[in-house]
Amino acid sequence: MAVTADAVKAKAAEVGFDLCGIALADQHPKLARLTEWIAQGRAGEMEYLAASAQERLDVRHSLRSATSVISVAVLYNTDRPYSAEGLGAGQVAVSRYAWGDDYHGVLRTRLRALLQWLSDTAGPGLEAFTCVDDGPVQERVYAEAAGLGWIGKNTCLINPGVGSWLFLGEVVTNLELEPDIPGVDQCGTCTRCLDACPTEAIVAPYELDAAKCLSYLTIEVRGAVEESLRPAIREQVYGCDICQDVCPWNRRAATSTTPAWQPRDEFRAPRLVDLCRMSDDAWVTALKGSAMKRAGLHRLRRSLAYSAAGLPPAERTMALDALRAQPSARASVVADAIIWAGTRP
Ligand code: B12
Ligand code: SF4
Ligand code: SF4
Repeated sequence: MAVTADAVKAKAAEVGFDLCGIALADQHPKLARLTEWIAQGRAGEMEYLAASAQERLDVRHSLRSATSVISVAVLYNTDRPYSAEGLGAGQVAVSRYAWGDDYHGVLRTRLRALLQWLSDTAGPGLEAFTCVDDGPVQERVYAEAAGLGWIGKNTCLINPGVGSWLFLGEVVTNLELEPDIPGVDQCGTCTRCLDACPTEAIVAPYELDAAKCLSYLTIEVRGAVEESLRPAIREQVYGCDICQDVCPWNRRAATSTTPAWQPRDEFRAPRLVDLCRMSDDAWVTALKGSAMKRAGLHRLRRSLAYSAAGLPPAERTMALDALRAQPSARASVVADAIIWAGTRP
């Protein structure tokens, strides 16, 4: 039986995707930006991006017969306040995307259901693979091409109806499906995200220097963070939402009541001192099934120590003593961060 784009979209909605569109598996001009971006050192130590650049430049390098990319998105926003609205005394922010269950698992289950249906409906000729985040696909470019929204100046995919708090995923396939009309840029003259970024990581509209982004510094950097950048790790202790918090398209962003995205107790309105006081064992439990486990215990403890450097003296001592008391403090990356934070003026 022939599979139509409308039938794919209906099935995508049925298995739990909030948005679905079709892009051609083609040479979209924005894909080519990746090469220059990496050459400029914007990827920092995320070497996996350069290692898979060939595939990322064109999905047909991963699936030769690919003709369509089914792009899907899931809204993860909740009705909790934004970090840029102001945090309480001693409070810090964990990125909204990491409050609940690891999105990779949730989206993969839904993509598998969609793929199973495609396979049952299209029959034996189907060739396809699915992706969410970690596959060799530049997801925002395909999402824009599939009409799910546009890539904003903050480089996030923004949907005019629901905002940008979206996880993206794809089915790359040899099915010939009617493509959608690409999303249209609606940033206009706005520069709120560039103005609000605490590290000036958005070096120009649509251009992010990941090496300066707090999300990269707190999640991706494996060892010690370059000394000059450590003071920037303050309230945003894991990931960063500021350039989305301030975006006018998120002012009335849609919210989801899906249990998977609701904040775990530890991340609801966390105080830095309390996060430092959590034992290693408590952290291991809190990280189970969470996207935060990408950073792992040591990187998290390291970022908490950097952040504690900004606390008033008495609280700083309390926070650093608590970090020092746990076995993870024996790791040099944590130990060095505690020493650095303790010797800050
Ligand atoms: C590496 C990576 C990061 C890096 C680099 C981010 C970046 N902007 O490049 C870091 C660690 C910093 C990061 C942070 C975050 N990430 Co991230 N990340 C990725 C990943 C794995 C690859 C992105 C990539 O290839 N970057 C390289 C750049 C060059 O490519 P690009 O972002 O697609 O940019 C395109 C356009 O912007 C355009 N372009 C670039 N420069 C210019 C300049 C001009 C003039 C023009 C016209 C166009 C243009 O071309 C580029 C394509 O080549 C994707 C998943 C994936 N496989 O795509 C998730 C992904 C982009 N991340 C995601 C999320 C949720 C985040 C965070 C919100 C998490 C957080 N709260 O901390 C932040 C957001 C920070 C931000 N403002 O982007 C989501 C984004 C969802 C959305 N609505 O957009 C994705 C899609 C994961 C997913 N499956 O849901 N991330
Ligand atoms: S996530 Fe934070 S640090 Fe990164 S670009 Fe956005 S505002 Fe800047
Ligand atoms: S804050 Fe303004 S410039 Fe930045 S992405 Fe949103 S609309 Fe675009």
